[in-house]
Amino acid sequence: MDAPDRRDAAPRSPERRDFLVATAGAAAAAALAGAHPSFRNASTASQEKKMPFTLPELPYAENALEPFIDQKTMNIHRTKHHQAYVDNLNKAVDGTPWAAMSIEEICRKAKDAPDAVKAAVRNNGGGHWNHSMFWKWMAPKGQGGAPGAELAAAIDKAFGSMDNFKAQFADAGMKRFGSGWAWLVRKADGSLAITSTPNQDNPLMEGLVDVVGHPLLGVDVWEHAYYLNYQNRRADYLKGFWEVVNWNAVK
Ligand code: MN3
Repeated sequence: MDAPDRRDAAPRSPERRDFLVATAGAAAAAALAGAHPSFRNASTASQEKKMPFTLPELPYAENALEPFIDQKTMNIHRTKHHQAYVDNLNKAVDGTPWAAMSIEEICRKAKDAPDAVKAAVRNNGGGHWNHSMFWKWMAPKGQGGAPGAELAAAIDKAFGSMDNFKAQFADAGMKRFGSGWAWLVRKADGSLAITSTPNQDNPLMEGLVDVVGHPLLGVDVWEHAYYLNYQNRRADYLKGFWEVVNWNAVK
């Protein structure tokens, strides 16, 4: 058995306790692995190896988007929902060549994932990419800048005006039945389009979605993104979203 950490003379913080619990769990798993050959590969490998995908930090404080996105929603959304996508993606790709791919490449090639993990790669790979971008596509009110001249011109050309674009984008979010995302996409021919996807699909997923292209902006319309603050009022959430869009990241 390992000796206790002798540096641990200070009072124990909650984090320290969590670490000790996790360590005890790992020790139990290692003991199981030793006792039972069928556990050995799966459990010792995943306990010791650094996982390829990790939860990104927020580029602003958790409460910085209030009152449009409340702190509790941000906290649960990132540290529970997004973390689960990361963990489940790591599990799905463990021991496969997919573990070496970028998250964007995983989304582009999701349709080619082996059948046994295809749904897990699609849902959790999409979930990880979508949320990693979603955090960057928002900024505290007043810090998100304005659409660049080139983007503004492309939006005018495609949708008639910025107001029309915002209305059509929100409409795509409103009409997404159940859970999913609304997107502004630059297609391969350079034109802009608005689309929406179910679940954690995104416009990178060639062969799986209606409109394929480079996602310039996306908004999460799963209830977990707004229910604590807005309850059923998805339209109000989508209206508030414009107050915190980070136009500097829309590219
Ligand atoms: Mn979400």
